[in-house]
Amino acid sequence: MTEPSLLLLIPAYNEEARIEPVLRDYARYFQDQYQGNFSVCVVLNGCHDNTLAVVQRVAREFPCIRAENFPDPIGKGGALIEGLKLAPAADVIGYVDADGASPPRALHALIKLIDQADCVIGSRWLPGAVLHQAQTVLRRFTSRCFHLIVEAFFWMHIKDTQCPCKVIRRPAIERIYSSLRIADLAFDVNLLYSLKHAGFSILEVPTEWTDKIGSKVTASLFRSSFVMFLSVFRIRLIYSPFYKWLRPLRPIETWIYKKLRAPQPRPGPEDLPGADRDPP
Ligand SMILES: Nc1nc2c(ncn2[C@@H]2O[C@H](COP(=O)(O)OP(=O)(O)O)[C@@H](O)[C@H]2O)c(=O)[nH]1
Ligand SMILES: [Mg+2]
Repeated sequence: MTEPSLLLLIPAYNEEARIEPVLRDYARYFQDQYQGNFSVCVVLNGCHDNTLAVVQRVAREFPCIRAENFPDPIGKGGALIEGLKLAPAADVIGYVDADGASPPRALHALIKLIDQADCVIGSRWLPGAVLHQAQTVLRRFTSRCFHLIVEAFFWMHIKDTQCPCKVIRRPAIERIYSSLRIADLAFDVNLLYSLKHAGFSILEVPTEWTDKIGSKVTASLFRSSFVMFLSVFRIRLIYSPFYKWLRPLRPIETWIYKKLRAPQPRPGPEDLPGADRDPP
C-alpha cells in the first residue's frame, strides 16, 4: 500500500549541536519504512552558528533533505509559513522540531491517521502519551496557563496546541494559508484556529516525546510567553468583528513586538497594497 507524499518541515535556529542525528534518523527511518515520496525541508533563519553547513553536509548524503535559509529574524512561525510557501506539491505536510523530541515513528503514526481528519496533531497531554522525558515543571506550568488562555479565547478543546508534531493535508493548508500571520511560537494556535474556522477537522492523539536539553524557549521563557499571549490576543481580534476598526493601532503593535525583540507578525491579506478584503 502506498502512503501519501510527505513534505516534512523542520524549523531550525542555532541547531548545529542538535540537528545532525535528528536529520539522519528521519531520513533513514522514512527511506526504510515509508511507502511514499518523502522530503525534508529545514527552514533556518538568522542562525549565528554553523547549522546551515551541518544541514548541507547531511543533505549531500541524503538527497531527500534540503535547506532554505532566510537571513531575517522571521521566527519559528515565520519559518514554517515560508516553508509552507516553498513546499513542492506533497499530499501531506508535517512539521517537527530540530531537536528530535518527536521520534520519526511518532510522526509516522500521525500520517497513518490522516485519512480520518484534515489535520492530525500529537498530544503530550492526552492519556496514553509516552513521555520518555517530560518537560520541566516550569514549562509544564506555563504550558497549562497558556492552554487555559487558548481555551478561553478559542474554545477548540485541544489539550496540546503547542506539540510540534503535526501533519496537515495540503488542500487544507492551501485554503487557510493567507490567514497564517503569527511568526512567533503561537503560530500553532494560528494554524489550528484557522483550520477549525474554515471547517477542517483536527484529530488530536497521544504522542511520544523526549524533552531535550538546549531549549531556546526556556532560556527566554518570560519574554516568549508574553509574546505568545500577545499573539493569541491578536488572533482573537483578527477573528472578531472589531478588527477592521483596529487598523490605526498597527504602528503600536509593531512597536511592541520590536521592543520585545519578537518576530513581526506577517501583514495579512488586507494589508497588501490594493487589497480590500475582510479578515479571514
Ligand atoms: N527557523 C527558526 N526556528 C526556530 C526559531 N526559534 C526556535 N526555532 C526552532 O523551533 C524548535 C523548538 O525550539 P526549542 O528551543 O527546542 O523549544 P522547546 O522545545 O519548545 O523548548 C527548534 O527546532 C528550534 O530550532 C526561530 O527563530 N527560527
Ligand atoms: Mg525542544
